[in-house]
Amino acid sequence: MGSGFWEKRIASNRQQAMENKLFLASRKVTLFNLIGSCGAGKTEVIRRTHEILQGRLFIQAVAGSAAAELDLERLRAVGIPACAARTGRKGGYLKAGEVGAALRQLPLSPGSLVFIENPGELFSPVDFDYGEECRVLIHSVSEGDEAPAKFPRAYAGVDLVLLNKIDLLPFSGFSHQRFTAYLRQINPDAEELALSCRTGVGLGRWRDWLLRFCGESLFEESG
Ligand SMILES: Nc1nc2c(ncn2[C@@H]2O[C@H](COP(=O)(O)OP(=O)(O)O)[C@@H](O)[C@H]2O)c(=O)[nH]1
Ligand SMILES: [Mg+2]
Repeated sequence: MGSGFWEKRIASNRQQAMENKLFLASRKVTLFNLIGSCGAGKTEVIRRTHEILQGRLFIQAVAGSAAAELDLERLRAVGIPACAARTGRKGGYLKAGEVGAALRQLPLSPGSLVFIENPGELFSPVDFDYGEECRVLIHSVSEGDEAPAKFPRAYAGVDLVLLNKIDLLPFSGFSHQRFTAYLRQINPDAEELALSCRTGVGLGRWRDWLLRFCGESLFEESG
């Protein structure tokens, strides 16, 4: 495909992303772009985040995968308002306009957060943004420790890497040191937090990171 094709798409996406940003700013809502391959734990992280925040911040989700029904069910089951960015089994990159339309179906109370569950960016030939304040990449231990070297484009643009499923470290041959070294080569500024949605280890640090990012004071006890 000619570069003109992508240039037009990127420009139109950027325009839509800017509209999302203004729309959310007017409502004092913070948007997080949560990128990760299928099975990395995006839905689980959103569910556990809601649980551990204990109402301190109100969260909502936009499910960006082509078959979002199961994710929506799991999110809504714990009380997270969630809606799909695309209908049917449509593939391709998630567009800022699709996210914008989904955002309009959420309550978006002032001070709340929205997580985009975004499965499609690891191999992306272009950087699409959605008007987000923060880009977080979830990587799970079972996906191996070379991912930053294999998908440098995805890792280069993120603010935070959540290394999930650390309960599986003893069984996986995953070297945390190697992963972090690759990450540092690609993106020296990215922060990194390790956690397990299964055991809850590291969730307290992630919650504190979020509270700090949103300018909130921390919980009294820190877990
Ligand atoms: N062992 C383990 N499994 C996890 C963890 N987090 C998520 N899972 C499981 O991994 C699978 C994929 O998680 P899911 O949230 O659906 O991933 P998504 O496709 O990125 O949304 C599910 O079976 C989860 O229960 C974790 O920290 N440890
Ligand atoms: Mg999911």
